[in-house]
Amino acid sequence: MSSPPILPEHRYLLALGSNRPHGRYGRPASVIAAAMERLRACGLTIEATSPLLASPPIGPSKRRYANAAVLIQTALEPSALLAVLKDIERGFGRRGGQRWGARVLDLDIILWSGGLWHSPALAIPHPQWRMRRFVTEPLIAIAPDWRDPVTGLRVRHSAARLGKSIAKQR
Ligand code: A4P
Ligand code: MG
Repeated sequence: MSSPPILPEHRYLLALGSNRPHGRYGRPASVIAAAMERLRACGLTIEATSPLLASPPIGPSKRRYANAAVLIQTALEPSALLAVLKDIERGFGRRGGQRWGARVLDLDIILWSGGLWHSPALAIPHPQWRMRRFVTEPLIAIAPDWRDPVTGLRVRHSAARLGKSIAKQR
């Protein structure tokens, strides 16, 4: 009897954000909790979840965000995972609109165990993550030792570097 094929497993760090309430799930913090459930329901294995972070908006939107991060495991390669995430966003009522505008749910791929990915539709690492405290803070809680293949720095070092540059600007 032949054994079942062993699919390669990938691990990803995902960032979740919401700054609009949802008709059924309610306020942004509850949207994030519901989105984590949806990730599981889509067959992704969640290995770790960060605490929720309430953060002031960066960009044009006036509403505060709820942010979080998860570490997932899946056989999906990056472009297939992105398709699943976009589908989940649409399921939560996300529509195309103003870049960085208010949104019910935003799901971004931040880092990947496979390293780098570059296509017109997808860049991993996420090009902005090192500049965003609403991403570095949740990541440090679940994956402080992951390395960014672009800078060679661990997550905790990127977070510390960002903290210092924010402190300097004050
Ligand atoms: N795309 C390319 N790379 C990726 C990736 N690594 N992960 C493409 C996910 N998507 C990626 O994204 C636009 C397109 O980027 C996708 O269709 C995909 O093909 P989007 O999520 O539809 O648009 P967006 O979110 O408005 O743009 P962007 O540049 O992803 O913005 P961000 O980074 O998501 O920032 N302030 C606080 N406090 N908290 C927040 O969460 N979020 C934003 C949006 C602004 N300010 C915020 C927050
Ligand atoms: Mg996004």
